[in-house]
Amino acid sequence: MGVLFFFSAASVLLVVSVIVNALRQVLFKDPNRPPVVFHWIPVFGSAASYGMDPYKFFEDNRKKFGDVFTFVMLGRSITVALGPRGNDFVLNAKHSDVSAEEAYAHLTTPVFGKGVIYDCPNARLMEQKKFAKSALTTVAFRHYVPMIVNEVRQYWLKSPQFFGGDADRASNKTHLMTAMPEMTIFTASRTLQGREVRAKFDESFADLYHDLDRGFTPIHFVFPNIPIPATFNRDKAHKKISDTYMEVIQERRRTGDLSDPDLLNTFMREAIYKDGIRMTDREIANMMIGILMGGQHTSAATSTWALMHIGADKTLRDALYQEQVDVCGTELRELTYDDLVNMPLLNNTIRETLRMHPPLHSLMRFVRHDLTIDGTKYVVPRGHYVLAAPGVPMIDSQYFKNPSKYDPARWFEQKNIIDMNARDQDYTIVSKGARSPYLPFGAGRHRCIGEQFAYVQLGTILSMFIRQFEWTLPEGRSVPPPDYSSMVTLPAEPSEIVWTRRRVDEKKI
Ligand code: X2N
Ligand code: HEM
Repeated sequence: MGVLFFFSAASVLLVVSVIVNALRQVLFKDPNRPPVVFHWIPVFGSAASYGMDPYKFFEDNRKKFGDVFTFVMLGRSITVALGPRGNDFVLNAKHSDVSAEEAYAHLTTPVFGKGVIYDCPNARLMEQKKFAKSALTTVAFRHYVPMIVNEVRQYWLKSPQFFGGDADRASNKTHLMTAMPEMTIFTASRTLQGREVRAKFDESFADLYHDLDRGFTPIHFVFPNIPIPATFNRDKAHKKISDTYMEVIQERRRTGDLSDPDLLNTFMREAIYKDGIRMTDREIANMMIGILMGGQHTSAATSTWALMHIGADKTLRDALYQEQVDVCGTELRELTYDDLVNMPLLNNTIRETLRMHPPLHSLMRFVRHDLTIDGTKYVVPRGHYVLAAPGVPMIDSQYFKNPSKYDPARWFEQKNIIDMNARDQDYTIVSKGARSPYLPFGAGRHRCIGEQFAYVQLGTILSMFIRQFEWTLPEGRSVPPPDYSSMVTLPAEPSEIVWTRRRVDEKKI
């Protein structure tokens, strides 16, 4: 009787709150607030439709409301601002008005650790980015390309996804969402992270890194400390990995050899803030974890998408191979950084992959002071979030002809859209225009510092594939649709290619 009463009272309450919530949305529209996406369930709001297909969600609501609207997701009110002007509004908002740390720290701090990225004042992040940027130079990239080439060869030789120990193997099927994250972590750790960290990935680090990775998910964005094994394992793994980096730092300091061209040495040598305070070993360790995590997901996703699109297009594949021959000769001499720079089709293939599949579909900021949206009567109140979706104009026919066609050649015509040489910015100074329709690396003070490294890493890995293999998607399959359930936009399973060796007779991997 008591139980029955409780349940009927609870369901009455639930029904009443749903009705009140619905009526409130329909009857009380505040003309000074952006329109709110209608939702039946209070608090939960539009989580399901946003979470399952954010681009469909943005497009559907843009048709109803225009470029600016608010949705509720699991207790948060999020205002979306679409289009180049929306990007500018969110990404170039004043730091005193909006903050990235208050939008991201609950997700990133348990993974990266304390004192860095979003667990410190923004002024500190700006300097941390400058330190990291100073290691990502052409000089460093010249060292990195041969290292990446080596790692790719070693990986192919031993991975069952490729030759599985048999250097004569002439064909196989490869599951890209297994192979590409592994190739990404080996190449990024050997170059940016340094030889000791790379060596640890052959042993204990792989499992620990995996545990950390499983704590970097949209679930943890929504519920940072949800009591599930993934959360406990994340916290254990973070501590062990961070401690291991500190041991590496201490060992390098003991030997005094800071000559390798990696990020760790740059931080050890140069990480002194303008006010004279030095980054602690713990902070350097956590910075390295953050950079590893960020570069890992974005790069692995991008190489996977690129390989699928190239596999689906024989003409593109042949042209990419011809470019390798044109730049490096019929004998295909060892790739260098300067060769990569001279391969426009390869670079445009990466550029086009990021147009159709930018890894991050939503960039968020927490609103600290009421924000007026230019040219409207709307005010976004403090406590809400603003969201930029740079991927939306990138698939809009207003900016890109035939946007759903994967066509690297379009970039030979549309060079005017972006200044591809807008490099070497000073990230302590806020840049102006985010009004570009092509912003896979963001804009403004939080803009990516990893763009050039990503092009080097992706360009080298893709060149190696193009030289070695002729590949296609398995019979009857086309490029898979996107899956939005992970931190970055990935191709839905099965992410497979089938390949044959181009020059198996030469036995040259
Ligand atoms: C529960 C469907 O799933 O209803 F990493 F050093 C390191 C990344 C920010 C991702 C935001 C929310 C999806 C809810 C689905 C570094 C390289 C960075 C930059 C709702 C029912 C980290 C937020 C993901 C919302 C998706 C933030 C990354 N360069 N890496 N309901 O990145 O830079 C770094 C920087 C973000 C997101 C989402 C839901 C520096 C559901 C069902 C379920 N997203 N997401 N990086 N949702 N449901 C990074 C910026 C920083
Ligand atoms: C920031 C994209 C690779 C390090 C960003 C942002 C985007 C982005 C969109 C802005 C986030 C925001 O405004 O909220 C990408 C893509 C990549 C990539 C598409 C590869 C294809 C990398 C790599 C590194 C890196 C390889 C490190 C070597 C960072 C850092 C920030 C950043 C440190 C600054 C975060 C901030 O200031 O808040 N990236 N990234 N990224 N990225 Fe990347």
